[in-house]
Amino acid sequence: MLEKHVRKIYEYVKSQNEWRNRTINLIASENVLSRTVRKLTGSDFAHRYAEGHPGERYYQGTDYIDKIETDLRNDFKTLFRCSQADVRPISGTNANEAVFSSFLKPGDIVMVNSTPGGGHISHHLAGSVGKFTKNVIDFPLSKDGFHIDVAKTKELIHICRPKMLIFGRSLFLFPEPVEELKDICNEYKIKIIYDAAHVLGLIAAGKFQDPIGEGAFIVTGSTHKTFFGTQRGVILSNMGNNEWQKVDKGAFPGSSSNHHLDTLVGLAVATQEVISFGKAYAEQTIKNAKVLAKSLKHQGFNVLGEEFDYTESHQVAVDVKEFGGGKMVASLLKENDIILNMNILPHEPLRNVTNPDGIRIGVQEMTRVGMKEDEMERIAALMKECLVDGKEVRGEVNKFRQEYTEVKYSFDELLADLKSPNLL
Ligand code: DSN
Repeated sequence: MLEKHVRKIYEYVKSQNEWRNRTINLIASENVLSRTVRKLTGSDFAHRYAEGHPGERYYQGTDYIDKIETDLRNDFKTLFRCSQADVRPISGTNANEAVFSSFLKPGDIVMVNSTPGGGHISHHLAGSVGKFTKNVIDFPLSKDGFHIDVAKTKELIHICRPKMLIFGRSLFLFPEPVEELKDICNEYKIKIIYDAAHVLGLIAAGKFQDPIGEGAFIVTGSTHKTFFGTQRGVILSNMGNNEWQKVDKGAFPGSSSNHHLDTLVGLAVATQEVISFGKAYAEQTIKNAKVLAKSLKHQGFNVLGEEFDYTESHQVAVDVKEFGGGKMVASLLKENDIILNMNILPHEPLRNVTNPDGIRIGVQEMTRVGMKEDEMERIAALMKECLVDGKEVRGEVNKFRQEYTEVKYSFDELLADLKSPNLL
């Protein structure tokens, strides 16, 4: 009987839940779901299929998901002030694949943010872009390493006439120069794709940049970093219906068949949370990131981007070479229940990727559980005690985290009476 294996999996899940609730999670690509979202996931929709669009499915039995999906698509159009939205991609990379497969062919030249420049793997040769063309060029960066050098990029565009520019990064501190490069892109008919995975919630709140308004042809993104959703993807644009057909086919059947209805329901609930609370959340998130950066600096860390007030997003980048590098630091912090990831920094050669100088910090999850400026100062102090003073701080971290067990910026309190319809 293998039922004991199920009990073991149960114990692992329970341990994960209990452990991660005691930790300070600073992984910049994650966030927590509200209780309301969690109550409404794991329903019958987890068993179902619904290929195609609401009202034009390849399956029967989709009446309720049709209503949810139609509303969700409209909500995205409203939130991002655009006329086209596809909410079917099941991840950000899946959304990127739908777009790249629609507009790239062998030999096309694409400009992207390099890996040390913070670019995402799906923009690179080894990832999705590399399936369609091998001609990938990195954006030249300005001296600080966190901005694209606009003048040099223009020179490069004149010389090599790329087909596409892909903005957006995984280490994403400052807005991208969409507006500055829009005219030259129009002149040479270059498509601007903006991967908003990390900053989607900040953009929805009007607190970062407005890539579509500034001239991006398409925005893609994942829905679970600074956006409150389940782990999915989205494609947004103002392009006309004819051209949109390509993207539509890229999403289905190009890069997925069924689009995971259970997490679509979760995203629909999370989107209501973004509409109601997204602005206050985004403001607090950016404030927290800036305070954490300053506090870490004050505690003696080499926080990058000082000349630009460190960050305009949920992220902070720190060079921790003097403490043994990103790998060692991330591992030591994890032993103390502070969880973040090592990250290659713009000045480093690509070979450093598995043992880089840097760490990347994201405050979006701790902001969602209610932390504010004082708590950021406390986190900086705990990191200093751990890394500079060599103290064990796990007990303190766990005690501190006990006060932040609810998911704020949600309807959880208002809808506390709502019983989960699943397993009834
Ligand atoms: N690589 C992820 C990140 O951590 O940013 C996004 O897919």
